[in-house]
Amino acid sequence: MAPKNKIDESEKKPLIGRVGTNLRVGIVGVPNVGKSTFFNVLTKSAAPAENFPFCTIDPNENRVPVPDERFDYLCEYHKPASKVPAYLNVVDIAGLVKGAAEGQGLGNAFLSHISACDAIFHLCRAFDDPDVTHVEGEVDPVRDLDIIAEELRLKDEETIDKTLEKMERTVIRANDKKMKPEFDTLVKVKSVLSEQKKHIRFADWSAHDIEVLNKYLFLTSKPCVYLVNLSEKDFIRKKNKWLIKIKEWVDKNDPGSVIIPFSGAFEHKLADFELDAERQAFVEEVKCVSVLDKIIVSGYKALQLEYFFTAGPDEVRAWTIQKGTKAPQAAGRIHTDFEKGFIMAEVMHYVDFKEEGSEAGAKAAGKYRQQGKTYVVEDGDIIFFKFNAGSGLTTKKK
Ligand SMILES: Nc1nc2c(ncn2[C@@H]2O[C@H](COP(=O)(O)OP(=O)(O)OP(=O)(O)O)[C@@H](O)[C@H]2O)c(=O)[nH]1
Ligand SMILES: [Mg+2]
Repeated sequence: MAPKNKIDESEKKPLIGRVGTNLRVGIVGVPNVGKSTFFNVLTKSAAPAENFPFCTIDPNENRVPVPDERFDYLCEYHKPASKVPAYLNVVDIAGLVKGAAEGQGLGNAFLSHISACDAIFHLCRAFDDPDVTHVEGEVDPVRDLDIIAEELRLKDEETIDKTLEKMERTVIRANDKKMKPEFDTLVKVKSVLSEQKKHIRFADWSAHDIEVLNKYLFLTSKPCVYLVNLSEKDFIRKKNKWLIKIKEWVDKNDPGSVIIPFSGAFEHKLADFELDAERQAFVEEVKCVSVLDKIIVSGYKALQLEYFFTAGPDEVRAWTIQKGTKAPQAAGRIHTDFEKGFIMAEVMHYVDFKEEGSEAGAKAAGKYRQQGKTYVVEDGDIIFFKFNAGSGLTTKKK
């Protein structure tokens, strides 16, 4: 058996992607497939969404609360003066066309907008509507998925070629030993992109490789959630001829990624009901509910984010952290003093709190635990930090 304190290799591996908690998911797809329409209904925005390709040029950004019944329960329990949920930042990006990597459409500018995002809502159109123009003529979401995936790969290929060309001068010709490990990783990146013709996120990377990847933040290292825009009719009857083909494409090209069929038209209809009772009656009539909550949660998970709660009568709040964050750094999300003077975290798992019915109940059941500096915070933990503010012990309950 492995010694107890031996850290599992996979635990030590950093995550691929930008470090931080203010991460964004970008809506990406070919032009005129309903990206801005979806963005508007998802984030209650009013970005222009008209029937012509390249309606969107500059990215639109907004945030949307992450729905969570645990947060709702804590608010119901404490009835706090202030309620702050976690938020998902969403960016509506211009449509990409074939050849974007070489500058077609407004290609390169749009690709840099994707570069500023950390995960992708890859939106494709599976609804027929003779009035809504498709840049490629016929509706064919599988062809569109191919176009986007290939443009992202080509753009990364261009980036890596330029970088390697520059580095070759110093690393190979001037024998710069310091840069050699980074160069070696980039050579591997080049082989994944150009020879295996794969997206970067599907290769096997060491911890060092990931450090290098996180310096460059390649487009094809970003995780994708696939959103299939159906007509209202198909969404309600849960049938569309493209769904199986899209599933096959994702299984082959992006195995394990989430596919969520939705309908921009249906979601808008739901949002437009003035009275909740009317909306409810419609939902019952068609036996179909909104999938926006599911999309938001999937986006948040794709960013590899999670949150812990602080909860009391003043405030119930979700604090976004990256997976694997330890207690002192989690405390630092609230205030840098909490991290500097960290003494301990008193932690209840949400399920224990709910099961025991109160903090006192959780304490009596031995489920209110004192955790030290090495504790890795779990999603949904309810935490009360104790920290030293320099002049003795202070506790802070938010
Ligand atoms: N029938 C139908 N039409 C839709 C749906 N979603 C969007 N549309 C229409 O499609 C057209 C384009 O919608 P947008 O949301 O602007 O599409 P986009 O993907 O943002 O387009 P670009 O910004 O040009 O890339 C508009 O006329 C919308 O009304 C949908 O779910 N069903
Ligand atoms: Mg748009």
